[in-house]
Parts: sequence; C-alpha cells; structure tokens
Amino acid sequence: MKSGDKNNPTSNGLIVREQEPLNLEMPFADLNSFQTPNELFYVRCHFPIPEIAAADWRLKIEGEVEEPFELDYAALRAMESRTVAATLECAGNNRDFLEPKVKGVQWGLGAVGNASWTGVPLSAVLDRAKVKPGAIEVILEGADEGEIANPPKPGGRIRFARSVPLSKARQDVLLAHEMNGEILSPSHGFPVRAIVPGWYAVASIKWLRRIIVTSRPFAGYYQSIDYTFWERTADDLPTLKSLTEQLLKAEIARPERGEVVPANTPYRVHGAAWAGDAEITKVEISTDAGATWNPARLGDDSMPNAWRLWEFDWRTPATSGPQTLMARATDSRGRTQSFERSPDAGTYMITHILPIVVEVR
Ligand SMILES: Nc1nc2c(c(=O)[nH]1)N[C@H]1C(S)=C(S)[C@@H](COP(=O)(O)O)O[C@H]1N2
Ligand SMILES: [Mo]
Repeated sequence: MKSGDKNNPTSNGLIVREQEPLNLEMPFADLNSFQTPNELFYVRCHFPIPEIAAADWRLKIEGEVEEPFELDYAALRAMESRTVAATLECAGNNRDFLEPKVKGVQWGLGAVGNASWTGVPLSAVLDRAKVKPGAIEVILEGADEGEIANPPKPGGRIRFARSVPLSKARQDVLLAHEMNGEILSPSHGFPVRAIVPGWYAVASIKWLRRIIVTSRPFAGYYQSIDYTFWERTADDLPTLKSLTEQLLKAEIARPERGEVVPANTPYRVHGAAWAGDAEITKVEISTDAGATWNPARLGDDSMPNAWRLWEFDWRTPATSGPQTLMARATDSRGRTQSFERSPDAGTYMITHILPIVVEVR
C-alpha cells in the first residue's frame, strides 16, 4: 500500500510541508530498515539552501583558541574519520498530533530518520586549535542566512547557529561529510554538517562555515528565543531552557492513521523507538486505546543515539469499526512515555503517547 498524507503533495516520495524554505517529511509508513535511505530522509531548513562549491568551502576555527586556523574540503576529508549511527529528530516532530493546533511546521510522524554519519571528530579540530582555559562552549555556525519573520527577532539577516557545551563538543560531535556512505547532499548540509548525537536535530548545524570557541554562554536566536522550553525549578519557577537531549519516543509506522485494516487477520504492527543516548529496553503496544499493553519484539540493532526497530503481531478484531493503537517506550534510565503532555514544552518535544486510529473492516 502506498503511504502518505492525503492532503499534501509529495516530492520524490517525501511529503512537502513547505516549499521555501524546503521542509520535507518522510512518509513514516515507508519505514522498513534501521538505516533511513538518504532519499527518504526528512529535510528541515529555515532559510534557502546555500549552494556551496567544495573548492570554495572553508571552515574557520576561531575564538578562545591559541591557534585559530582554516580548513578546506580536501584537508578535512584527509583527516582521520569515524562512522557513527545517529537518529536525527526535529524537535517539532509530531506537531500535527497536538490539539489545539500550535504554530510551526505541521509534522506528522516523519521528521525523524536514522543514518550512519562519517566525519571528523570535532575534538580533533579543537585539539589542533588548542582551546584556551576558561572556554565553556563551542558555537557552530551555518552558511545559510535570512530574516526571521516574527518578533521578538534580531534586525536584518542572521545565520543559523547553535552552541554546544565544550564537554559535549569533545565527547562525540562529528563534522560529517558523508551520510550512509554517500557524499552529503545539498539539502542535508553539503559540504560538511555537524552531528550532535542524542540531541534534537536543531543542534546538528548544516553547511558549517565557522566554529567559535567561547568563554561565555551563547544566547543566539535558535537557542534562546526559538527551540526553547520551560523547565520547572525546585521552587516551581518556570525557567527558559534551550532544547538539547532527545526525549524518549516510540512511533508506529504501520498501520498508519486512517488506514483500513482487514478484520480478523494477522497484522504486523511495526515502528521505531529512540531515547537519546539511553537504550530502548521495552516497547509496549496497545490496540485498545491504552486499556491493555503487550510487549513488542525489539530489533537486534541497539546502540546509543540511534533508534531501535520493533514489531508486534496483532490479530485484528473480528468486528468492524475504529480501533486506536498506541506504542509506549521505556528506556535504560527507567523513563516511560506518559499520556499527558507538559504545557511547559510549548510547541516542541512532543513525547507523550500518540493515538493511531485505524478503521477495521
Ligand atoms: N545551517 C542549518 N542547520 C540546520 C538547520 C538549518 O535550517 N540550517 N535546521 C536544523 C533543524 S531544526 C533540523 S531538524 C535538522 C534537519 O536536518 P536534515 O535536514 O538533514 O534532516 O537540521 C538542523 N540544522
Ligand atoms: Mo528541527
């Protein structure tokens, strides 16, 4: 059965959420492998995609370093590289499930994908630049730029940028030039993008042009105005925080919302679950709107920062009518998804249990 989204056009198998800037969603019902094929990987852009020729590209490393320097594409690719699996999820994934509607791209289930990324550890570049004592963060700046539409906003054009703490930068951030063994495509950040494993994908800056080491916390637009949430202190004071680590989630690929499912038939319910750098230890499925739960079988591939596939054998009911399926993930830190959504999460981090209503016939 061809999946998709009845109300939206598709482009090469992806659902078009926005044409300019380009925002394309994977039809999540097409999930059938641990590694998302590059052509099915969602695309999230805030500005027009910059066209960068490899020969013209330079990456500057500056700020609180003893030896600032510049790398070209050949030099970066000549450095020792590493390949890691990492799931990128847009912090606004599943927004289409929220009631009432909130502003932002109305993503269904497919603003997420899992790929193997090949690139140079950021730590190698930082070591070469010799980070000064007192540095606390590393700002990653992309080459794309434009104006923000809605206030509060800085004046004029800005570039897309985010920071990570120096410890995270040294731990596992990658300067990736390949995705699933292929040269990065322009929409995914050619020539080089950052991969920040286990974090919401907003941190994984595409079209990298500058790395700035800083001794002060960076309060850029995309981490202090947008891509934020409210965290409660012990005194119950809401405190504005930047989105960082992914929260846990299980998503059902099939059946999809509105699917017509034959009555009294074996049906393979399947999907994926992820939990940042924690391990998915359990996925449970309910086929009765959350009244009862049964364990799903977990896929063999289990690694930090990458999703885990799962499946569940369902005998569909003998009687016709709507049926609500749900999936619930539990991780190695003992976290489990709940039914309620915290209003403090704003328009991001949609991590509660999602109902998938199908029609048995
Ligand atoms: N330079 C730059 N990097 C960016 C973005 C962007 O608009 N510009 N979007 C971010 C967001 S919000 C997401 S979800 C991911 C999407 O990566 P993808 O398009 O490769 O799936 O890229 C992140 N990195
Ligand atoms: Mo995103």
